[in-house]
Formats: sequence, structure tokens, C-alpha cells
Amino acid sequence: MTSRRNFLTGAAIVGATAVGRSALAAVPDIATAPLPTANTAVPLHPKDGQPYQPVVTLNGWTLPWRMKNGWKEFHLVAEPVQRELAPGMTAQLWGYNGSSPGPTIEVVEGDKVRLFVTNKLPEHTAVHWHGQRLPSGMDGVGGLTQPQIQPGKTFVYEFEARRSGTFMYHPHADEMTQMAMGMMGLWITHPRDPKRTPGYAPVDRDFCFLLNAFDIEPGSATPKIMTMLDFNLWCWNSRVFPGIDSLAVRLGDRVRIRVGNLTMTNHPIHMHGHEFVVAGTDGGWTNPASRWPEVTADVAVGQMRAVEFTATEPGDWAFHCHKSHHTMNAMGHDVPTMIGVDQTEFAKKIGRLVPDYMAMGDKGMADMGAMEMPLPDNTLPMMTGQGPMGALEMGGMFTTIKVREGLGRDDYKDPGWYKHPPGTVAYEWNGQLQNTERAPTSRTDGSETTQPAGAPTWRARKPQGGHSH
Ligand SMILES: [Cu+2]
Repeated sequence: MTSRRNFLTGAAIVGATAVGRSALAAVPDIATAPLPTANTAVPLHPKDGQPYQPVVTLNGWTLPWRMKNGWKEFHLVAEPVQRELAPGMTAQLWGYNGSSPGPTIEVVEGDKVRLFVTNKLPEHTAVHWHGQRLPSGMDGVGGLTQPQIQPGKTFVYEFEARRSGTFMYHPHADEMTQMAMGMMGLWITHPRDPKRTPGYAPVDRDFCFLLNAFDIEPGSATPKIMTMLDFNLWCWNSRVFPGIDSLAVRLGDRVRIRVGNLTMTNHPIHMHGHEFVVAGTDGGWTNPASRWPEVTADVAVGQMRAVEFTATEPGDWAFHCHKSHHTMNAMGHDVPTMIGVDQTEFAKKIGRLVPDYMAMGDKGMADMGAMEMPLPDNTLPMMTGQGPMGALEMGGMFTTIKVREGLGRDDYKDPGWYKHPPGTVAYEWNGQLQNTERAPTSRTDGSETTQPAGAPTWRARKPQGGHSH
């Protein structure tokens, strides 16, 4: 983290001299992602214009701008990028300014925004500004509202940021390819007058990220773009656990998390330890009277949900998609269910033909988390990530919200694992166990029985070879 801060300080000095040069230029400088590109950058506080609390883009960064004659000018470059999805796997993607997703764009309601878009892809593109009110011709639908931006060309978009809220940008040209390759980004419009913006309330920490998915065959690096549903890498901002940074939150902070979905399926985003309300969508801030408490918010395809809560509970709280397949990864879906199948004899026979053969999954898939299996290069195992209590058995849309006392205002670095107060951790029972009693089952005639008629008897094979009923 220290090295990243040093780097950012260095970048700011370089940037200051570069701005002097580019102030004379017609097109703003091209900012590229700070290195390492997959780290969460410190929030970019506005150096001019209206003040606001900047967002923190999870494993991402905010695009610097320049002011020119009353316009806030940005320069996006659509280009091939390399993205580390998690340690051990780097993908060949398409993105903007050196990263996928592209940098977050932050403006203030009422800003006049000018965006230069340069196409360095091998095919045409166009950028759609999802959710914005703008002139139809600035909406970025290639072929409908503008000609496509051909390779090597630069287009200019100009519009006023009319409404505060959370938006997205993505190509509206060969979307299937370009979004499957990772082209997307977030756009935040901060309110000009926070006190007079219905439904809006300031927060201490304001996080944002996009849900995206890739289908990359084990051992390769380029997504398969024809995949419609059967993706094998479920990402937040093109990262999978344990590559997704934790969200560091100070105890007592009011927190907003903005989540946009540009995958091909919905994701019920679930938070442990706290309740939240959906305070905003890509349509705007919700009416406070319309809100109800939730611990899971379903984010449908092409939707954004801004959830808000007060971090009152110290600890390491899991925060993840509730579709269990989306918190795991790779391996594909072709693995048969082997639970309860005794593979001993089968494995012996196969072992004669294939010496490295391993029987797996007969007690569930949890063994896989601790097992180091040989994998092709540039492949993520199905479940990795070590927690303080053992293997975490997660590998996709999963991270933790780390609520701690006394964090600094702009301190987002990982505070390490939570130190539980004595007597607050689930523990093993070492006393006597009573015989299990079956609850009585009602019959339709009103009489009761302790055993349903014709109930089957189960024989489960225990790991140590013992038997029980
Ligand atoms: Cu999901």
C-alpha cells in the first residue's frame, strides 16, 4: 500500500507538468491506470469545481480530467488491456485507458462534460452513457445516433450531467463481443446541492463496482465471446476472490455501495451482519418513504443498485453474490455430483490406467478448497482464498466488509483479519450428546406418530469408514 501511495504521489507530480503542456493542446492527455492496475486507488478528491465526497472504485480508479473554458474534459481510449483477475491468472481483455473495467468518471450535476473517445481496437466501437439524460445524438448507439467510431478515430461527446446518481458506460457496437471482452465503466454524477436533492444523503464511504463475467478456458487467456450464460469467471470489476479487495469501513460510518450489473444474469448481492436500504437505482435516488430493510438486493442485468447502511457491527463480514455458483469459479459445470458415491473400487481401477487419478466430491466439494490440484498455467482453482480459520472455499463474487474502529478518513487499506473478543467465536462442543429424537409427524386423521409410515432407512458412509443410521 505504501508503495502505491508513493507511486500516486509520483504520478501527481508528473501529471502536474503534463497538464501544463496539455492545456495548450486541443485534446486532453491520456491518463492510464496507476500500477498495479488492479489495486483499489485512493479516492480522487476534486482539485477544482464543486467539492464532493469522491467514490472508491473497488480494484479500480477514477479518470482525471481537465477544465477548459467551463467544460470538464475527459479522454477515454478503447484498447486491448491485460487484467489480472486474481493472483495466478491474467486475462487478455478489452477495456479503456489500460484497465477493464475502464476508469470511473466522476462529475457534478450541472457540469458541462466533454468526452474524447479514441478507438485503438481492431474494430469499430461507440460509447453509450447508460442512464443519462442527454441529447439523443450523444447517446452513443452506433448506427442509430451516430456513425461508428472506426479504428484509429476519435469522437467527441458533449452533454450536461443533468441528474445526480450512478450510471455506467459501455459500447453500443458489437456489444456481445465488446462487453464479453470487458469493456465497461462506472459514471458517478454527484449532486450539486446535496441538501436539496430528494432521497440523497451524504455518506462517509462511497464504494462502487460493476458485476461482470468471462468465459475463459483453463489454460487460456482470452474470453470466449459466444458464451451466453455458462460463464466460468464471475467477477467484480474484472476480479475474482481472493483478488477482490476488502471494503475497509470505520465503525459508525454511513456507507454507500453502488453495484451495477453488466453480466447476462441477475445477481442477488448479499451482506452479512447489517441491514441496508436501496437508496438509489440508475433511475435516481429512491424516495425514503419507499425503502424497506434488506440483507440481499437483486441486481438485474443492466441495473444499478446503491445500498446504504450504518456500519455498527465490528468484524469481517462476508459480502457476496448469493448464487452459490457465482462465489466459486472455473472447473466448468460438467463435473457430475458424486456425493454419497463410494468411488474406492472405481478409483483403484482407473488408477491402474491413470496414475494421478483422484476420486473427488464424494463428501461434497469442500475438500477442493484445501486440495492443491495440478492445474494448467493461467488458471484459477475453483475455490481458493485462505481465511484466518482455514480455507475459504470461495472463488468468484465474494469479498469482505471489514468494520473497524478508528480508521482514518481516507484509509481504505486492508486492516487485516478481525480480532474477535474472547467468547464471541463459534466453538466445538466436547460434552455428551443426547440421542436424537424425531419430532412427531401429524397424520391427516389427527393422530401422531414418531415415524412416518414406510420411512426409508439411510445408511451413510462416514469418512472414517464407520456406519450410522
Ligand atoms: Cu451472481
